[in-house]
Amino acid sequence: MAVVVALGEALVELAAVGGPLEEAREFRRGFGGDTSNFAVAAARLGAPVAYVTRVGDDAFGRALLRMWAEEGVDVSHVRVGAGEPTGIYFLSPDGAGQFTYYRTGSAASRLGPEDVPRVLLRSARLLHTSGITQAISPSAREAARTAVEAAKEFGVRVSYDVNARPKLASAAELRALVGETLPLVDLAFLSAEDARFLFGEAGEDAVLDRLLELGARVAVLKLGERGCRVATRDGERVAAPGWPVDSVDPTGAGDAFDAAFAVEWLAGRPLSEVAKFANVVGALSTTGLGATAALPTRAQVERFLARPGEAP
Ligand code: KDG
Repeated sequence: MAVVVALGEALVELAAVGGPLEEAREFRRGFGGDTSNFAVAAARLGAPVAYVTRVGDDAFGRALLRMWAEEGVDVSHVRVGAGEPTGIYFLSPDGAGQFTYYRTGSAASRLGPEDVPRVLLRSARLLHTSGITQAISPSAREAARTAVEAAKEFGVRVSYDVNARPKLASAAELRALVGETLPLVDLAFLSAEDARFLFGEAGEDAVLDRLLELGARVAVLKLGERGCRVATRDGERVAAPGWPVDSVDPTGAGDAFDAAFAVEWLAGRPLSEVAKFANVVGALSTTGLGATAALPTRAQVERFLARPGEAP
């Protein structure tokens, strides 16, 4: 039975090898999409996970289904849409975070409220979705809303990453989405870039205060190499430093962080431990090319933490 349910868009990732996109002759096939990355990261940490999306009845859709099955992610609620293409993106690691998307009209963008499995949600403990899910299409936005409202009805915790994508939603549109969603959200995640996009140049504590005022129970500001800051509605505040690693590519690190944070928080660990664990998972996830290649298992995290003298 799935403890964690993620809902959103998966994409096949094609990472340019040996140069920028204009020059690359070779591409390494991987997998991405923020909520799929979350699902895979949570599964590698040992959580029972189900993913809800639509993929095309094409080779990339089949590749995603196979990958999730290999990762132990429950795909019984993934719909295969006849004639709907699976979205892809090209990653140009030479310009960190350089994405070229082909997602318009994708199978995932046709996700709608009818694809939300209430039975699955009723027995879960946490639902995760994101601002990308809400921004890819009006029907996906409705699917996210339906899922979040069902989660609330069933007493299932809700985790939400703002994940601003300016090409998908303007700051004003995203602010409206965040504003209507946060009252239903337990764990709200955003990056420093998301914060700037949404709120302009606000201080870190001011950003956290803003998320709490908007309704989140726990607000988490992800600071990349600098770690994270967390604030709760009960008045607890935690700052946890980042962990130095030999980074190759930051793609998907924020999603890995979210999954680690959510899984440990669900387990009832103290907030400082949750933040530390999530920072380690986020850091380790940057040690390989692409969004999911280096997502660590729990054993890898424990081995990393057991190394002598490496705490930040
Ligand atoms: O967080 C990683 C994602 O950015 C990547 O996998 C692709 O979903 C994606 C997006 O919209 O950027």
